[in-house]
Amino acid sequence: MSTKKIPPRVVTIGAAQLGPIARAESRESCVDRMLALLRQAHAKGCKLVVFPELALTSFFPRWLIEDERELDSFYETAMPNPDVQPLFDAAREWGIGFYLGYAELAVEDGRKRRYNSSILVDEAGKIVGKYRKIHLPGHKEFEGERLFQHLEKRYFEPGDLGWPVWRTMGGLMGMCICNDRRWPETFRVMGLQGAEVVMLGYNTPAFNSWAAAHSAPEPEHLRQFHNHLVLQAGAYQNSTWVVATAKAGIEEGCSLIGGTCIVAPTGEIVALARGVDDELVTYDCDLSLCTYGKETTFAFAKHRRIEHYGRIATQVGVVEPE
Ligand code: CDT
Repeated sequence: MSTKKIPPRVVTIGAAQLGPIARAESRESCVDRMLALLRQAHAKGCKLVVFPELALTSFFPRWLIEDERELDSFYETAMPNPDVQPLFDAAREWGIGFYLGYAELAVEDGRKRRYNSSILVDEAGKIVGKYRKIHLPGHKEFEGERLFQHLEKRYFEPGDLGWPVWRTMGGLMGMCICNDRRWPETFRVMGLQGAEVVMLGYNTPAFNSWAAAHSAPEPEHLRQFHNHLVLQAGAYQNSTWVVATAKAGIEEGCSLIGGTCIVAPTGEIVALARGVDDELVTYDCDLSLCTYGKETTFAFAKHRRIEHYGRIATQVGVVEPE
């Protein structure tokens, strides 16, 4: 019997976790911290590095900010811009691509639009893709009983770019952001485009401020369990690598989980951050390992039954039987 060996396609990828970012911390300081991690990544042979969600600022949706100028100060109006240019220069010099999460302020159709966004920059320092977060968690109005706010629905519009996948840096790459990972549709839409690497950043409080205020506590270990559960399921069910990077630690009195990790297409965690501060984890990700799942259990073209999936794309909430 003749066997056909699939040639390996190894891309060394880094997940560059950041510790807390103070409300008053400058963009320059954040970028310096990211450059230090990028330098480490270069020394370890990485070709791609994933930074967290909202990596240039503190996680400001935890505060009600009513002054528009103050709110605007958390957003980027252009990408790249002089503050982040050193990251683009380093990418080009060292031949490393990166994923960067940031708050985006765009003027479109004659009005200000705010998005929780990420960009994918290639090893030549060129932006190859942009993603705007689709699943925005939290609430719109100030809720006084919470220990801290989660005002993403106030400060951002749902993303309008879908989940594209780009052929770049030796593979098929897609992006999502934080809460998106809890929704299987996120991974499946990218899986249906053949994604081999799904990148995401996250800021996940160690406890749910609503649950704590309503005596319905969710133990901290469940926050990390659910984080890894959805990342591993997304990887396995779509036979893709997943690289997920936290902003972690006690940020302005609010504890954010760590757990930055790289997940193989089997669903196994192959690299995991140890702490909750600035930390790089890396792995030699062989993209050819995606082929096995994509051609067997999750050969979509052979096994999916879309005639039974209508509700998924036509119905938002639960409709119980009569
Ligand atoms: N940043 C972000 O999306 N965080 C959410 C917190 C959910 S609790 C309102 C997350 O899914 O991790």
